[in-house]
Amino acid sequence: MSRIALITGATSGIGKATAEAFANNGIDLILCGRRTEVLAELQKYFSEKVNVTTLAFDVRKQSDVAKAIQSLSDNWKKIDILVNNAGNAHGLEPINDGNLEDWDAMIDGNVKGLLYVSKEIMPLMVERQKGHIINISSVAGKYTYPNGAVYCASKSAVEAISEGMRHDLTKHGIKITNIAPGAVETDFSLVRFKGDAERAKKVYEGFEAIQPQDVADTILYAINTPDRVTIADIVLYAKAQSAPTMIHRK
Ligand code: 8X3
Repeated sequence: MSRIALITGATSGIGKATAEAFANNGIDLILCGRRTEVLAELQKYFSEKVNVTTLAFDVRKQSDVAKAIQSLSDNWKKIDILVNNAGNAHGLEPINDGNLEDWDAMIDGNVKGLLYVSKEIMPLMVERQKGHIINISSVAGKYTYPNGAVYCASKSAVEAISEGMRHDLTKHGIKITNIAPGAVETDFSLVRFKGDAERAKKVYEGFEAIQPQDVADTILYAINTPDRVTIADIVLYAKAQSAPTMIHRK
């Protein structure tokens, strides 16, 4: 029987690449994101390989999250894999110059959003006494770098939530995998720098960044281990990277 995965932030970057990897492995998809038209396109595209449904919501809006996930049919509610991928960085400046809206966006999306989605899905997994939750954290959750206090704090919270979930859900047969990528070439920097494409491009210059499909392959590895094994934590750096802000550029 094929597995069902729900992926948040599925319309681009790591989320979209994960959808692709899962579809290629026969895993049915519940694709979640904010952009209805993109979700519709992806549904059409992946439907050639697997069963696909979509849910449009913003993870920051708790009642929308609950309504969307509760609207799934009983069959789609048999979620085997939850990929908590939605999240972003907003701004990169000293904390004393920090922007309140940016702080809210990061704490609300990266932390509370992940919790809101999990809140709906954990009981479904507990009921079935099985499931696998993949939380996409960041190397920023392991090291705090200058100008990144709140983003790093939000990812540090993801690390703590992954550990806490593991403590509380292991007895229900649910696996938790925390994945902390370093420099992945996605729209991440474009969002962080509020559409400043020049500045965003520079982040990935002079070295080979991790590609979204590299993270997707790692997720695939984590979900395909024997049932007796939990991959608890994975850190991915670009080959030229030794810490979040330490990148050897040519
Ligand atoms: C993204 C990686 O190092 O830019 O989470 O914070 S980093």
